[in-house]
Amino acid sequence: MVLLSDWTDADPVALFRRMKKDSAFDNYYQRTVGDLAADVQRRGFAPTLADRKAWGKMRMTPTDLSDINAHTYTYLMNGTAPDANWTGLFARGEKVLLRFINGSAMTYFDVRIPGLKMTVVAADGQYIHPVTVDEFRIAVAETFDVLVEPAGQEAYTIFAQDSARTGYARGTLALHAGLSDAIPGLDPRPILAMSDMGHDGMDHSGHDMPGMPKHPATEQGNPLVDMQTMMPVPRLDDPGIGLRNNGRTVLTYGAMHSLFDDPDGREPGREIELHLTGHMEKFAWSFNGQKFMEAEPLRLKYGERLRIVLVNDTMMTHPIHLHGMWSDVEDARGAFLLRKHTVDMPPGTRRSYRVRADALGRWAYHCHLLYHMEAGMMREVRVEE
Ligand SMILES: [Cu+2]
Repeated sequence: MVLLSDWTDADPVALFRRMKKDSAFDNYYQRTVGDLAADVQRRGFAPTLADRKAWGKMRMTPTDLSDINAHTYTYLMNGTAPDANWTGLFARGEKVLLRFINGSAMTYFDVRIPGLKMTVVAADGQYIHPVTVDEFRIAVAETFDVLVEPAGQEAYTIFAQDSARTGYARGTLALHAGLSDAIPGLDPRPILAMSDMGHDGMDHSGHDMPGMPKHPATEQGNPLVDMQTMMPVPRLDDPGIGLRNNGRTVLTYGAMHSLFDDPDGREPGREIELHLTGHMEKFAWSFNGQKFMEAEPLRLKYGERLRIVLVNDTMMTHPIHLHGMWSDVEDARGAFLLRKHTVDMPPGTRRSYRVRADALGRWAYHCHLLYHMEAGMMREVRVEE
């Protein structure tokens, strides 16, 4: 088992207060005048200015990728800091099953083991048709089981850089304790593009037709909502920001198919659409512009099969977790694709999944980024007779 986490000695209440006061505290990479000049040279004056103005309107810089990063956190692998090098031993010729779990509060990790292919066989504990990759992004609360076959080297680095490229967790697979392999450098810090926010309607896979979203009334004129996506698309085949065209084969949701058919089989009887909303500067997070404390519970009828459609109106990525019931993710055409318990929602995406309300009671439904949940991106789900 490889448990990834983010550690700080700072008091969580104080950290939350810091983000409320200065949401960009850990993001001091403002683009410089030199960058502006380079953009103008490359793209011309008008498009550069238009892009900058759009970013200004969204109260974000194109380098804001995470709320908290390695400036605050130390990234751990099985509770061990990078220098202490957690090591898992293998025997020669052995096939090794690794279960990766992202147990961090706020951090997405991009994981790879240079020199080894990884064959992903399960997502969130549920078997999928095996898919072989060089790298995968793991959202907070997600789990991936991968098979590796070490051969030819005595030691391999398990490298997990954060998605904002500020630090990494690291460990080693080795024949003996004390061995290690080279540690890769961090990838370049990605720059967000307008298309990442669902503002051009282009899907990188080219498969999805963008739909014009209808935004909930509670978002309109809401001081805690700073943007809305115009043309959200599923982007199931997109490796994600900072992972495109990096020369490695990267896992996507679209590449994963459950080993079984739709476990329920019924067409959804109804649809609930929820928008992921927020305000970057105020560090406000919500569903449909309403915080947890202000919102009515979502009521499900015991035994019903329904579809939940999520639209991400924010510039951040949110791992959305429904307690008590499975989330059966659909492909871009609405067919069953993949059973999960946590569904990752990159900026500007629209993704849907089927839920069978087979667990009576009151359940938490929330973004799994700790401080987004704390800020209000959460709902109670009630399953009633
Ligand atoms: Cu979130």
